[in-house]
Amino acid sequence: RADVVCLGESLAVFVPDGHQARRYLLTVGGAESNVACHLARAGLPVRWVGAVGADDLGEAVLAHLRSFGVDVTDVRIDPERPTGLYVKEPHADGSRMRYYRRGSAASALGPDLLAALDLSATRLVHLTGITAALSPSCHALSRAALAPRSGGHLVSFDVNWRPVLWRDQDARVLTELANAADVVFVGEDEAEALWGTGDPERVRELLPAPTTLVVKQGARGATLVEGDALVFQPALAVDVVEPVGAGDAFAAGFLAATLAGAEPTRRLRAGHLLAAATLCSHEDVAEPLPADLVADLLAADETTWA
Ligand code: KDG
Repeated sequence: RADVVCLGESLAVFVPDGHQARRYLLTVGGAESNVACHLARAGLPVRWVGAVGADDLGEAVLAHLRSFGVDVTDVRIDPERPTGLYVKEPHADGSRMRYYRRGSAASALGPDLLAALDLSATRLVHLTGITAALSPSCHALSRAALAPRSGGHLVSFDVNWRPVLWRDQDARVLTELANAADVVFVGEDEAEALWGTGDPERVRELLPAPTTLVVKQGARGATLVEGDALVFQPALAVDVVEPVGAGDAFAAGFLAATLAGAEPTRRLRAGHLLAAATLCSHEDVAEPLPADLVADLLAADETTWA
């Protein structure tokens, strides 16, 4: 039984090994599986569903997820197609991500994957806008996951606009997908690029349906729009080492607190705290901050966070 099901492509990642030219370390990334790792480490029963190739990189992905306690029993192993991968290229103005994922095992996934899943005990299905960009069948899979739901689970959707993946396609379908979710995460920069505004109230006008909308406002903080409430919570100020994965960490912290029934400020703080740990690390899924510090900061008064 899994409380949370995360659906998408997990990838092998090659990260430069320190300052040595052309030496790389193999690690694992993928927005949805990053969320799964954080949630599993927080103690929630989590399943990641996707596909890998019948190759060493696929084995590496599965071993990585298992090491966090993520259930991978529903992952498809594709004998014909390779595991997707990306390479991080460090640049002074930030790392560049080079994808090698066209024709990957995950790109062949489709709505039949969902039909084969038992979601009866699931409280939350999490997916992101990345999956819809991978192939027409993955787009159909995303639509199916967001179609009107008869079961009791919520669906959360992180817009995660990746311009490189949408180059030949119309990213405006992300609006329709996001509007079909219960919980939506979007960065204000993404919202500006896609919809011409990052203002939470204006984004809400464009996405009226989701119960919960979170607009992430970079280093300033994040705003939660839920019912009549509009709650802004500043982020922690940190020295950023590497930002990739911070959005996933934020989503995981926020979702874990949401499933625990926490109130809005604590849910946003939980997101910021996990994001802060990842911002200070080269890993996509960093160790969380020490538990006593997290407890203090979750309960602190507003002035500590301002
Ligand atoms: O959020 C981090 C992800 O972007 C990274 O792990 C790779 O899923 C990925 C993607 O498609 O960009």
